[in-house]
Amino acid sequence: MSVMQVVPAPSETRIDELCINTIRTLSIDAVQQAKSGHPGTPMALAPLVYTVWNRVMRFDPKDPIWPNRDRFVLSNGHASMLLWSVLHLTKTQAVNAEYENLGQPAVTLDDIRRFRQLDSKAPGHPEYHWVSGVETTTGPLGQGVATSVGMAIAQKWLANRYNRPGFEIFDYNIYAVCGDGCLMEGVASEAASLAAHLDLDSLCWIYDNNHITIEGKTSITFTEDVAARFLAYGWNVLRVHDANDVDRIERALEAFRATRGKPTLIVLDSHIGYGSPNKQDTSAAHGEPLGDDEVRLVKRAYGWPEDAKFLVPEGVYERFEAGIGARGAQARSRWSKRFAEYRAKYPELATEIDLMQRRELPAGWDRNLPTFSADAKGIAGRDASGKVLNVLAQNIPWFLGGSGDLAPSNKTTLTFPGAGDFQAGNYGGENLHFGIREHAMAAIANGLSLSKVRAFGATFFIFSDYARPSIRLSAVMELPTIFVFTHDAMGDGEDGPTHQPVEHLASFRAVPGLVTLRPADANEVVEAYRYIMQLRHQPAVLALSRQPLPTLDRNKYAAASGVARGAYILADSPGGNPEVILIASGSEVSLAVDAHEKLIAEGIRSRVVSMPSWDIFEHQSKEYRESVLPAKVTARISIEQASTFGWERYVGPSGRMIGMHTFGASAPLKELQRKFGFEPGRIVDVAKELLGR
Ligand SMILES: Cc1ncc(C[n+]2csc(CCOP(=O)(O)OP(=O)(O)O)c2C)c(N)n1
Ligand SMILES: [Mg+2]
Repeated sequence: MSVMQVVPAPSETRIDELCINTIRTLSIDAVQQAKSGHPGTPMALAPLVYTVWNRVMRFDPKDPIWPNRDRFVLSNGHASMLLWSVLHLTKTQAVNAEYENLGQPAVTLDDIRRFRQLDSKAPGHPEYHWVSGVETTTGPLGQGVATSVGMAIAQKWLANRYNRPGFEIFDYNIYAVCGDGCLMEGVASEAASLAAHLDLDSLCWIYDNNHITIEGKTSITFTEDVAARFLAYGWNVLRVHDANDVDRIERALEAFRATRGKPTLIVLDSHIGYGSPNKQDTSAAHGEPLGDDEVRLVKRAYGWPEDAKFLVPEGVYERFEAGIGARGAQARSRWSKRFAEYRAKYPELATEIDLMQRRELPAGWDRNLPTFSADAKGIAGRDASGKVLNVLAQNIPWFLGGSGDLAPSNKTTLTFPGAGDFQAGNYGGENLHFGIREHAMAAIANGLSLSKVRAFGATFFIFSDYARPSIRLSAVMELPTIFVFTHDAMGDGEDGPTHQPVEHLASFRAVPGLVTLRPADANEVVEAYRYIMQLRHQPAVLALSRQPLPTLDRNKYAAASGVARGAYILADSPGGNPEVILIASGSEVSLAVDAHEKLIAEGIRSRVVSMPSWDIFEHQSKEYRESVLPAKVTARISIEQASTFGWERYVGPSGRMIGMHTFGASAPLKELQRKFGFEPGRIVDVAKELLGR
């Protein structure tokens, strides 16, 4: 017989406080143990996170990938302990990359004890593909909020396509918490401007207005009126003056949910390091452990046992279970029931949702992809891309994207009937207009990918510089975001060096997991997309030409399907025993083919290797790589209108590299090609020189 303990039920406020202080002290203890991390902001924002999670959010810890869950983004990722605490206390479950529930917690108390240590599920910053329940990777300030705009765009698009009368399949909200740093970053401004333009009312940013960053008070750098700025963008702006006032926070969140036609910013006045007698309101609370003595003082201030570590008092797990646990489970089970009825009524739409959630493609996704017949004049990479995009978007309903105000140049406009423009009045549009906001565009494309929509963003290759931090994050997160970059080299000749990429291919090739592809002709463009579309956990960068490239005769030369191997033998000497290998990508492949024909005519056994993607080639078997680039053939020439950086690995110590060693220049393309040596004659000369002929 068990003995029932008779204890007075703690008051609502007391138990709320207990939960909040648990988040605070877990954060403090974890940072202290790790001897690194950021205690101050979790101490200040614990009441906010508690309120959002336990009182408001529709999220079922038992199924953290339920498609209609509310999203929570911690844009000030240095405060990651907030997330680890709450994922732990809500007993959020882990799922794997195949979207299977693993039946184990996403974050254990042990993980928290091992905060910031190898293999811990409580790493330094929120990591999307590493910890279940993390909606997006954050750490680089501004990225989280910008990405949240992509999530809000996705919500509108999904609702428009899939909701039916009586079936609100997608009606979730997105909550993003950010600090001074996020709101100083340009990417947040770009994204905020677009969010208001698009009336994204499922989006709520909560700004931790603590007047502190690393170097001290924001009075040294950041004195603008943030609220006025957001009002000017067109946001609904609310203010809560006390970050400890959970009721007011809850009311502000209610006001957000009742607001239609605009996103909401809640300015929350807080005290970094709340409760720390010596560090509160100072930057000392931002990024270092409090120290043992101060930890004691803080715990005393919270009414916490001073020597307890990683303590989760009785009643805390239960409180979360009764709050978010019960609410989430109920919301999800209600949704699942409705979805079963929806499936019966709209089976095709339900199937689309299923496929999308698993990042799979619909049957026939690649039907009607064009093939291009041999043509010396050819077609520009960007034009071929435009044709392919239009076919893919018709075959894959959830494939959408757009450009940073360069769609007419990037040729990314989806022109088929019904494609339409995504605007406030037309959330079904598949053409996104990002405006001249490349950085936000890339972050938003990631937000769309995180929402399982297949997304692309486009601009000139040169302006990938403005998008790079988010492109990098797409690789860190293992998202299949597609970046369509045109004007990939000297093609826009007269625009000059500011518009001519040089180092960009090399730098993208250096990003782990990112697939960089530079197709040589229209058929390679088709094959590049065919490859990219099948990626589920890798982003891709496409570098496409502005100018027409000859469409190679695939009866004479090898099939473009070789693209799927990264590099392939396009043309070979009769008998296939080459003495010199010409390796090229993109617009330089046809130059290499011309040079090859000349060399063959002169009795020199040459081979042309088209190498659209180093990354893909590196993943082929050793045998295949050896068959394309036999070790014994040391006379090798790379030809690429870009920095030669890295080509040594393929040409070897005896090879030569024809590439760029300076910036370009403003002149017609033909003149630039002559000036920089991208002509068949030059390749022939270098080949002969190498062979001593
Ligand atoms: C893009 C970027 N720049 C710099 C940093 C380094 N950094 C991390 S936190 C921080 C200060 C952030 O201040 P705030 O957002 O106000 O956070 P708080 O200290 O108030 O939590 C800086 C500069 C970063 N993480 N990302
Ligand atoms: Mg701050």
